[in-house]
Amino acid sequence: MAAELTSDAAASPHGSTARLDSLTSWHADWSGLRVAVLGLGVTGFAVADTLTELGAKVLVLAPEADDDRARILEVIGAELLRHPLDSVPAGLVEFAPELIVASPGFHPDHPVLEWAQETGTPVWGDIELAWRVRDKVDAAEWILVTGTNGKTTTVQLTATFLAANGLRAAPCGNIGVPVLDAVRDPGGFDVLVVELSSYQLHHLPTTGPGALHPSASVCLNVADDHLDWHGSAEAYRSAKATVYANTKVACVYNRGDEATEQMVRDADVEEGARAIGFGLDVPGPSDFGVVEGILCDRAFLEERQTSALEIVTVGELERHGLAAPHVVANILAASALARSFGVPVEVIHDALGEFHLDAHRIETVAVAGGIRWIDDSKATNPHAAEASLRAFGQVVWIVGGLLKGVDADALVASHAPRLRAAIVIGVDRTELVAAFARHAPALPVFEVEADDTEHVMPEAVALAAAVAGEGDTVLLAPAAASMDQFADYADRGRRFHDAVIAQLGGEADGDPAPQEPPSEG
Ligand code: UMA
Repeated sequence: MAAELTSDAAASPHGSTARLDSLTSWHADWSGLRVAVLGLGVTGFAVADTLTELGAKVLVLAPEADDDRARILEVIGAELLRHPLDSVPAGLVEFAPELIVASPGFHPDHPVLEWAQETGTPVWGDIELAWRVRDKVDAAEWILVTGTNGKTTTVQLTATFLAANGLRAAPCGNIGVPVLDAVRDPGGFDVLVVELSSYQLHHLPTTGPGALHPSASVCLNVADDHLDWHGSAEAYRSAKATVYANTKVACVYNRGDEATEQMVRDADVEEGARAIGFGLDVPGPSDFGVVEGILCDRAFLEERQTSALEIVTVGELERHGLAAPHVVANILAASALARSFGVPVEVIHDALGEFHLDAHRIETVAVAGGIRWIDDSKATNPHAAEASLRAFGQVVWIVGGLLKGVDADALVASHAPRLRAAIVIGVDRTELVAAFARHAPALPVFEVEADDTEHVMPEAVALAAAVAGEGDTVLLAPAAASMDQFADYADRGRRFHDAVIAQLGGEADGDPAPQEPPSEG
């Protein structure tokens, strides 16, 4: 694959370990360091911008570049090499980088990363770079959040709780804001609440000068996801486990997910760091949990052997639309993180009263004719769809998309009894349709044949409207990624929303137009 690689380049390591080891501050000497940056999305751009400001010599490699970014790179003095990146570009070999900083989306077996390994060129992710230069303004403490599902909500909740207590808190990372942007914000922050994907964790060292030392960390849950990127479930899990390394105050884990507890047991943490469990059941000492409908902290109080602190009741959460079980779990995890930072329970309670979930996360689009239409487009893997299905009674399930190498068989098997019908969208339909045939042969299953962005949702929604009856929920919880037919999960959710409103004739509380039942696919 490395077609343009010369044997000399392969044999000579470019990186000087001693120099890179010394680069642990914004104020270190980065001048003239030759760095190749892989990718020019939000991450690659932030990395190139940071490194040129630090005086490094930067070569950005990207298959395509948006005009604005390309122009700015020229102004700041970074070189751009447009190349399909299906092989190692000669320009990279000539540049002889001392370091490569890879955007999260690049697979570990990408030709350029394999070349880096062959030549001994060190590879960092953007998170390691951000950690090393975190003292640009104020060296904020870091709280790390990962997990298969619930990361973004937990990051938002945690940052909301911290901010409600008067701290300057920045939600950043995989949530969409590069950590480097937060680190370089001239206003400075007290705490960064960093969402980390398994891709970002994969590149993080757990020891040495580039290793993170977070104040608190959590892995919310682990279920198979991104197996095509990591190569195996073990590799995915071990990337997730990295989140706990060197934690100083609190390692928060999910009592309902043994794998996360094991990760904490196996982690090398700083002396004095505590393991704090969260779960929907009654908490033990050092845990967060639920007692008789009350969310409780039984960890951050002296008398934890005998008592607990009340945070909020499930009834109050219900009134704010925050009572779905997985949302309650996220609230408990975020409360544990915020409490480890000294936020009083009363502050958390009041902040919850103002908190709203993002769009496309179990969002009610309409209730009409006794049918609820729910957009959970954010359920991009079976684990998230599972949580969503559990929250409803009888469901017409809109499912499918890019399955990312993940097997949805168990999900179909366990939820078949609650389904009134299934509407299958996306490119990987065959596998899902076969799973329904195996586990629910009597269930009406409809395939959406349209495969263009415009028509998928109108067709899916029309099929759902024709089969749904009073008391049903039509649930878009695809258990799959969206990129086969949509720009992203938000686009998929918006198009579902628009199709529902069009189907109902703009009358969210009116009756949906009656339709002939469709033929089964
Ligand atoms: N590219 C290639 N070849 C590759 C991979 C990428 O050429 O094999 C190029 C593409 O031209 C692309 C560019 O690299 O335009 C961007 O790289 P990227 O895909 O790493 O994306 P960024 O724009 O830098 O955004 C990344 C995260 N993207 C991914 O992990 C895929 C964003 O997470 C994150 O918000 C952002 O950094 C800031 O930290 C998105 C995501 O989908 C939301 N994350 C996955 C998830 O949540 O499931 C992990």
